[in-house]
Amino acid sequence: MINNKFFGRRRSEPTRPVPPGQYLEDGFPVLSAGPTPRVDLATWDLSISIGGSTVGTWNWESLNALPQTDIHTDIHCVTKWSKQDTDWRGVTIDTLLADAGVETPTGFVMAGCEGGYTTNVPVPDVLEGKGLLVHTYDNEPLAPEHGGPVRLLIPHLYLWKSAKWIRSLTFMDQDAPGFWERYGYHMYGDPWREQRYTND
Ligand SMILES: Nc1nc2c(c(=O)[nH]1)N[C@H]1C(S)=C(S)[C@@H](COP(=O)(O)O)O[C@H]1N2
Ligand SMILES: [Mo]
Repeated sequence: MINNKFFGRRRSEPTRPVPPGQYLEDGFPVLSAGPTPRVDLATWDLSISIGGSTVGTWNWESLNALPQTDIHTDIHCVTKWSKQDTDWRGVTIDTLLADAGVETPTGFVMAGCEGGYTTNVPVPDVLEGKGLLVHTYDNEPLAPEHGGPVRLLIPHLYLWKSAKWIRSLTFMDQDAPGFWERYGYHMYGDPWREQRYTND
């Protein structure tokens, strides 16, 4: 029997640098604050609101009809695992905002999820291809436990910012803490600066 691991890349050798304090993970751990919600594609939708007004709503069909973007990236969890060379497909936030026909917002955005989870990020961190709503992982439909049918992906920030089972993006002038941020996680969460907790 041939052991492919013997010929493959060694687990401990990174493809590229890993943020400080992180170790490499070959698997894909699941981290959820609650149970995996059952999401019905027939009723699923995603809404964007800016300054208190809804400017666009997409269902599963209209989201998939938008231009799709592939992204190959590393992801970093605050619990110290990083996973390199992950492949995702979805729709950039730029594409959604263009489809809504609105001026690019400024300020901050709160992601809202099925089940009540929220997380906040500055608007520039989801623009210019840095934030996507992804529905495909490794060429397969995104698994429910990893946020399927659709999750937010912001790979340059710790993974708690990548809201699973996303349903809304609320653009706002002032920053506000989301679910983990209220429990002392960092408002920004840059893994390269180890911004894990509030005062990091
Ligand atoms: N809706 C929702 N999104 C979420 C979470 C959650 O509990 N609920 N957990 C966050 C945390 S803390 C992490 S580390 C990542 C984990 O993503 P994964 O389970 O696909 O590895 O999802 C983030 N997104
Ligand atoms: Mo996490």
